[in-house]
Parts: sequence; C-alpha cells; structure tokens
Amino acid sequence: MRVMFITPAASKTNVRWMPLGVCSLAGALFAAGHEVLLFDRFRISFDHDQDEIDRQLKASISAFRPDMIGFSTCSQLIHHSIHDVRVVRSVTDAFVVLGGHHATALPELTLQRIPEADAVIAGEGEESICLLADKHCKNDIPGLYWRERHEQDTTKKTEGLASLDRPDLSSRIFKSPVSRKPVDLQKLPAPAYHLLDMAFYTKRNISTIRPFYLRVGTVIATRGCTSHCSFCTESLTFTGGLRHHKVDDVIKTIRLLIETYHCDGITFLDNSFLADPDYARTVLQSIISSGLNHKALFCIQSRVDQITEDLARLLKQANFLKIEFGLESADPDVLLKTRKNASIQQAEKALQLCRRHGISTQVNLIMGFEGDTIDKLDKTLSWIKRLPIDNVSWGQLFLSPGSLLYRQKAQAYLEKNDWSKTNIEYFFSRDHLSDFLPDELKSWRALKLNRYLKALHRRSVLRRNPLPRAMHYFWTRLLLKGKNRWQNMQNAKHLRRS
Ligand code: B12
Ligand code: SF4
Repeated sequence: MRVMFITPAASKTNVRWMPLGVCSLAGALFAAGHEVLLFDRFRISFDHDQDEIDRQLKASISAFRPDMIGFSTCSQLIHHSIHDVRVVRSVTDAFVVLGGHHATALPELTLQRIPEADAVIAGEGEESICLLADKHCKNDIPGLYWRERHEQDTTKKTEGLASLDRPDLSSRIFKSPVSRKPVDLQKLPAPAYHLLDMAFYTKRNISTIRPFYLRVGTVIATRGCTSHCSFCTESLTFTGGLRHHKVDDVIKTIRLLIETYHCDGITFLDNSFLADPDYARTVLQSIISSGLNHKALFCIQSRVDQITEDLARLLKQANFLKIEFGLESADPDVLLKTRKNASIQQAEKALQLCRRHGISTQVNLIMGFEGDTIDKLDKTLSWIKRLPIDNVSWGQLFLSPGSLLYRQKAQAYLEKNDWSKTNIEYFFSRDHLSDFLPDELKSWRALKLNRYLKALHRRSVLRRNPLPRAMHYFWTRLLLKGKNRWQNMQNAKHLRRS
C-alpha cells in the first residue's frame, strides 16, 4: 500500500526538532513492505504561504497517488489539520486516518468534527497503522475508531462490532473492542529519517539546543512517564509507564545522525532521560566507549529530582553539556497546582550540581496556573536571576484535552464549540486560571521578562560557543534583520504605489 503522512503546520518556532513520531510510523510501514511519503507541512510552512502549501499538497497527492493518508494532529493547530483534510479530500478518495495527541485525547469528537476523515488511531500508532495498511479487519485493530459511510454497508460490515452507544453517532462511528497497548520499543524498526529534509533540520541554528550554535539531530531513547502533572497528557498517548529502546539502536541512530547527516549536536526528546538511572548510565557509557562523545554535544530533558552527583559526572564525561529541567514555577503554591511533586530546593540543588560539572542548564517554566499573580511571576524571575541558568523558556499554560486541568477547568470548551481557527486560537491563547490582567501581563513581559531573556541569551551565546562561532551567529542575525527591514520597506513602497 502507498501511505502518505502529513505533519501539523508550524506555529511560531525557530526550533528544528525532527518529527520523530511520523518517522517511527514510516519506519514500521517500510519494514512491513509498504511505500511511504512524507508531506512535511511543518517544514514547508517555514517558507511558503497557505496557497502554495495547498498547491504543493495537491501536487504530491497526484504524483504519489496514496491509498492511505495519515495526519499527525496537535490540539493548538487542529484547525490547520481540518483545512488540510479538506484539501486532500478535494483531490483523492484515499483512506484518511488521524493520529497524534489531539486525536488521542478526543477520538470520537475528532471524527465527528472532521467528517471528511475515515478513522482515528489513538495512542502510539506503529502496530495499528501497519494492521490498517495490511487491510486487517478493523475490529481487531487496537485503538481504532472509524466511520462507516453507507447505511446498507454499515449493517453488513459492523456485524459483531462494538458500536459507541451515543445515539447520534452509533450508526456511523465505531470503536475497535481491542484496547490499545504500549508499543514494545525493543522491537521497533529504525525511524525513517531519510524521509525528512535533513538539510533543513540540521541547518546550524541556536534555538534547538539553546545557546549552542549547532547542527542538531533528534533522537529518542525512552517513551512514557511515571508522573502525572496536572497540565500534561504524556501518559494518555504513551500508556504503560517508562519504556526503553535498545541501547544499540540508540547508538546506531546517533551514529547515523553524526556520520551521515553531519550533526554536531544531538538532542534527546525523552520526557526525562534520567528517569531510569541504570538505563541512562548504560546509554552514557556506550556513548563514551564508542567515542561519540568526541563527535557531538548532547542535550537532554530531566526532572530536577532525578539528577545525582554520579550521573552528572557521567553526563559531563559523555559530553552531555545541556540539560533542560521542567520546573514550571518557583512559587510553592503554584508548584502544588502542577502536581509535579518536585521542590524548589531540589531545583536549586540540581542547577548547582550542573554548574559544578560545567553543564549548561535551561529551566522550563509555565505561567498562568490558578492563583498565579504578577507578584508571583516577579518572585520567580528574581529566583532565576540568582541561579546559574543559561536559558529560560517561560510559556503560557495550555489546557490540553486529555489533561487533568482540561477536565477540571476547561468547561468542555472543545466539546461545546466548533474547531474554527478563531475558536481554537482564542481557547489556546487565553489565560484561563490566573489572576493576571491582560495588560499587566503584557507590560510585565515587555519591561521585565523579555529584557532579561535577551541579555541572558547574549551572555550565554558568548559563554557557551567558541568566539568565531558566536560571532558568526550574531553576524547572520544582523544580516537577517537587515534583510527583513529591507523587505518591509519594499512592501510599504509597493503598497503606497498601488
Ligand atoms: C519534539 C516536539 C515538538 C517539535 C517537533 C514536533 C513534531 N511534529 O514532532 C516542535 C518543536 C516543532 C514542536 C512544536 C510544537 N509542539 Co511539540 N512536542 C514535541 C515533543 C517534546 C516530542 C514529540 C515526539 O517526537 N514524540 C515522540 C514520538 C514517538 O511520539 P509522537 O510524535 O507523539 O507520535 C506517536 C503518537 O502520537 C502517534 N502518532 C502521531 N502522529 C500520528 C499520525 C497517525 C496517522 C497515527 C496513526 C499515529 C500518530 O504515533 C506516534 C508513534 O508512536 C512532544 C512531547 C512528547 N513526548 O510527545 C511535544 C508535543 C507534541 N508538542 C506539543 C505542542 C503543544 C506543540 C506546539 C503547538 C507548541 C507551540 N505552542 O508552538 C508546537 C506545534 C508545532 C508542530 N508542528 O507540531 C504538545 C501537544 C499537545 C496536544 N494536545 O496536542 C506536546 C504533546 C507536548 C505537551 N505535553 O504538551 N513540538
Ligand atoms: S510534565 Fe514531564 S514529568 Fe510531568 S507528566 Fe508530563 S512528561 Fe511527565
């Protein structure tokens, strides 16, 4: 079968982490003998506007003639996927299946709101998409929800199937009685990196492993998480706790990224690379013994309570020179609301430990929890200013469907409203729970946070990169700024003339 995948659009980001989910699905399909093409809308939307993306999408479909099209969905960008499904439907009758975090959280509703789609696969999709491509009986495919289009066919095809007991849907949307199970990562074929525009993803940039100016490749060693933070949906998509890829497979992938794609930076997408310290130690030792630590700089994400003295020493030896810690807030009351089960003292200890070992740190924070105030943001800002941190990512709280906070606080917004661009953008840009006034927050960001972040970034770039490389970065930024200004002037002139 010919299968095409479409990634979600790009929201504003400079980060070039590779979409490993679809690469892994494609790897599984290749191993099962299917043909696969990726329409990487994320990559294409960096350079092209909507009309050009639509044109390219239609052209790819006529050239490849897929039998099945798989969409990776993300809640904040679901309106783009809806648009893309419609574009696809205007040129092909291929079977359209949706997967990823959004479809996993709201499988039936996704099918209801996107009538042009045929099915949803909830959770990790490798096994189920292969079964679907092999034309297995839908009834036996784990995590599958599907639509039967014709009344007459429905009676025939759904005999013995578990139909959902919702009166408005029961005649149309069906759920496989086989519940989904966690994928056995030890048996997974390698992700199909070759489908990606690797020149784009590995272009030297500062944002992927901030503040290091590197050509970065993305790899994943573990899936799942044992924690249940109130805002997070990881355990919904990746059930079954923490699971590992084979260490040999991880090493092979790193080698491929370094030797074939010339990466000098590798970032692990694992939720917490140190969650299983024995496994982490084995990966680190294998990197050291294979000499890969001399060929690239590595970055991981970790919880603050999982780093220890001996792990920090080993990380440094393996050239893991950057760690991102998800702390979310430095206010004890707000921290409680996150259900992170980590303390500010643990965070301080972890950051000091990294500094002693020369490891660069980033703290990831979220603003907008219940009871959050400008005063609390100020306190968190003063706290981070005192600490040895190279970078701070301070985003706004999203109420993601599937999370505890969505269930408790979103008043079923996505269930009650249509998924138009306006509604989706309104919902995900809105501050739902805090006590900030919008203008107060805006000026706090402009006057305090952004100034601090800019200065911190400049300092960190200079401290963490060899001088010629840092200068090269500042020079390319200057050129880009000049180019943008010139382009804006040309656009303004053109507008005045017309
Ligand atoms: C790397 C990453 C990015 C990268 C790359 C994105 C990508 N397309 O992979 C970048 C930096 C671009 C990014 C951006 C954003 N991201 Co992001 N990102 C991640 C992160 C940390 C890892 C993704 C990953 O590789 N996972 C490992 C692979 C194996 O899993 P996977 O991609 O989920 O795919 C599996 C299943 O979901 C499923 N599946 C996925 N797609 C499909 C499609 C089909 C047809 C099928 C059958 C199955 C299926 O099968 C896959 C294999 O098992 C996740 C957190 C996480 N741990 O997943 C957040 C996450 C996916 N991102 C998230 C968000 C919110 C965003 C942004 C909207 C942030 C923003 N405000 O800008 C943007 C969206 C841009 C975009 N185009 O995706 C949320 C999504 C929440 C939601 N409910 O939708 C997540 C879950 C983080 C979180 N916990 O909140 N992100
Ligand atoms: S935020 Fe991180 S630690 Fe918390 S549940 Fe999600 S992945 Fe796990």
